Amino acid sequence: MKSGFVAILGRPNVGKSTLLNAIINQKVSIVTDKSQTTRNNIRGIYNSEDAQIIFLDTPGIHKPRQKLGIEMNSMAYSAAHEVDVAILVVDASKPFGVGDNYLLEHLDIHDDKLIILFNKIDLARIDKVEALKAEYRKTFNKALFIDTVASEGFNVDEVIKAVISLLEEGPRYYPVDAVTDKDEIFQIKEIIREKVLKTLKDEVPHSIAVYMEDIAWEESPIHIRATLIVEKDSQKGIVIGANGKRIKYIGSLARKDIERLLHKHVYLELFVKVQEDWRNDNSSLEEYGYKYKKN
Ligand SMILES: Nc1nc2c(ncn2[C@@H]2O[C@H](COP(=O)(O)OP(=O)(O)O)[C@@H](O)[C@H]2O)c(=O)[nH]1
Ligand SMILES: [Mg+2]
Repeated sequence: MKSGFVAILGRPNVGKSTLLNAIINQKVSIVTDKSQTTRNNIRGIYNSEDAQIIFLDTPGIHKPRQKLGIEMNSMAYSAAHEVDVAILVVDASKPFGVGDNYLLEHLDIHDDKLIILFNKIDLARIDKVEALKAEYRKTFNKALFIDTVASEGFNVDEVIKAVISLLEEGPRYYPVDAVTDKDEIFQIKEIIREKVLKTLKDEVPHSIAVYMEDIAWEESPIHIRATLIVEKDSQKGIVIGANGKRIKYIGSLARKDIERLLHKHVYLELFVKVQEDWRNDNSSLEEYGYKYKKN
């Protein structure tokens, strides 16, 4: 059988996590309309009778403004080196710009074993996509190009076929029924963060981390206590909302998804704590799971 590791790389918000979820047919990576939603490398495992592909969803590569951004970029750069095949996702509805240049200058990827996806072609004009492809051809002579609409699953099967064509024979690394290597606590924290991101606007979402205080698995319903870390007092107010309305809403959205994940009833308690400039503080980055670690 064919098997191997594949990194999904690209700028923020181009559709990397959406693609991973479409491939795995299940939500393993959170998706929002905000950039820099994904903060860790997340593995999604594709299983078929004659192939096992481990996809690594990565944080979007961007010019960093905080230490958090530096860590996130490092995770993406390292993923590019740990894999057998790289997928570069490009937003086909946007012209080639400085952000694309930044990525190409910093990300070390090569022609062979590279697939470039021109995603969001549903939003793009054909002539503009052709110009964009010509631009990428200059750097990547041998890469395979595929048009996709990740959010609709369009051409996702072509992506899987292309990956398999580039992989070598290998073992099954994970059990056939595994879909991700991330544990339930990680997924619960991500669900909560997703609901915060979806509910809030502007800078607040980028300033949020979720800290798991406690999970009482033995209780029924399962009792989960988590803290939302924000950077400013004003953000704390925004997250809580008038009479605690907003945090209640976030909690109720999150609880539904967590119950779906665990197949159990859940009692979710959310707290909010201010920690100034945590995104530039090494020990906080470590504590919240955002420190890039070389294996
Ligand atoms: N129209 C359109 N939207 C898409 C497509 N793929 C992803 N999106 C949307 O783009 C946004 C960013 O997606 P996400 O997967 O989080 O991007 P990431 O930051 O690269 O992981 C979300 O709102 C998705 O629903 C696509 O092919 N077409
Ligand atoms: Mg993402």
